[in-house]
Amino acid sequence: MQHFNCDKIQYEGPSSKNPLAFKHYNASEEVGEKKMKDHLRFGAAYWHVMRNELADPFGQGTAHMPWDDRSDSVENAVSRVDVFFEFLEKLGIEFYCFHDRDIAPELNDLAASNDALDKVVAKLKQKQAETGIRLLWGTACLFAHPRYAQGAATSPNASVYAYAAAQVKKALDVTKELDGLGYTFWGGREGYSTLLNTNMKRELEHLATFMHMAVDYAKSIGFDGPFYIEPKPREPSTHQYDSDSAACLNFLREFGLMDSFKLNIETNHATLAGHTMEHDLTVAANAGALGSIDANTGDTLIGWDTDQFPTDVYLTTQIMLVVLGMGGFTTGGLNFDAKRRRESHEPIDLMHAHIGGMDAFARGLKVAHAIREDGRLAQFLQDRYSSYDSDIGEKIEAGTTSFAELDQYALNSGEPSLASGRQEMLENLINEFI
Ligand code: XLS
Ligand code: NI
Ligand code: NI
Repeated sequence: MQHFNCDKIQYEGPSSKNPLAFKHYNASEEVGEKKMKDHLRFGAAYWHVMRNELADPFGQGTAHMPWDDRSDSVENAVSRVDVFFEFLEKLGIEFYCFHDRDIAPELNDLAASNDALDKVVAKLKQKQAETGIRLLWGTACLFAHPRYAQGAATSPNASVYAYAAAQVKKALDVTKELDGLGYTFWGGREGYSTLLNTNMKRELEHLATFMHMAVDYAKSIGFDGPFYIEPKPREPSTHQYDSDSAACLNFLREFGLMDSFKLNIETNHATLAGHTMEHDLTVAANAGALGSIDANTGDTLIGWDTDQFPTDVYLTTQIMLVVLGMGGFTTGGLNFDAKRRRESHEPIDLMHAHIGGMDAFARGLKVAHAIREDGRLAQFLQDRYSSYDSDIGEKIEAGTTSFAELDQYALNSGEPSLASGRQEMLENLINEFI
């Protein structure tokens, strides 16, 4: 039975007028050394595709999901898997991500929830084997249930902490069972609503202990994919500890977790943190810790995590410049952590949404590759710092000078003459390629 009213989406090229075709994403086309699909490694989010009913704080869900009986039964959960794989195959998306509670219901107690999870995982495993589609990363939902209202690994209540640990232990088991490539921590409620009732120091130490136990457990079951932390500054908490790349890296370094963790950077989270996406990507990449990307975008007029599909080629170009600059993804990919607008309630809108995101990234990839081949941008950057390649600059970089020597240098050389930053010229250069 078909749940999406379309055939497999094909590449028809830029002149196609077919809304259900790729205009730019041509999976097997080579860009540089690799096929487009291997550069981009698209993933789809189970929570948005299968579970997001498109509610907002002012109104109930609008999404039509004719395959879903809206019950918490395991049968319903298992039958969603077929729909999801139909969706993935029709788009040619080779990876996916889930939270434990997206794929299977949370039942009356932990043991029953674990059993339900196992049943759905068996079905996912079968579909993965049939299709070759892979789990990009798994995660546990530690923010929806009321027990986690005050945090999970940062809860003031040790029994809640233990429950969260049990849930992550099981989520790691099923991620391993499905041969998942990574495991993500997004700490939506690992933060606070007010510092009046919060011992930040103890909470952060508890969080670090939790992550160390996760690393130890992963080792014990032979799960060797990286862990990712996904930064986000706020929403649902007023302040979240993993607020941006820099805060996450500081946490990982302070608590000795850098070897096991990388970051999963989400566009709309970076902008909520007051950064550009390329800023947070660059901070992560500079630390050798850019693992994966949650591809979406925010809205300039709405201050929430609106999780829109990325359609802006300027944005995807900037993202792909960083990704190509670090030599591409290894275990990570571009996971569309994005949802349709509430007004786009038909199943076919899921197709339109992902086609748009995939085409936008295909263009960003091609543009970024062309900019790198052209070389002028890289050359400008290299020239801009060339005073550090010799003489006093070289000594500064080598750490072989001192304030006394620099003082002498400044006294002898007089007023420095500064070259232009040429921002506008560089912006024009980017637009030559877009
Ligand atoms: C929420 C996050 C979440 C993570 C996975 O804002 O983006 O969806 O990606 O827990
Ligand atoms: Ni995300
Ligand atoms: Ni998000």
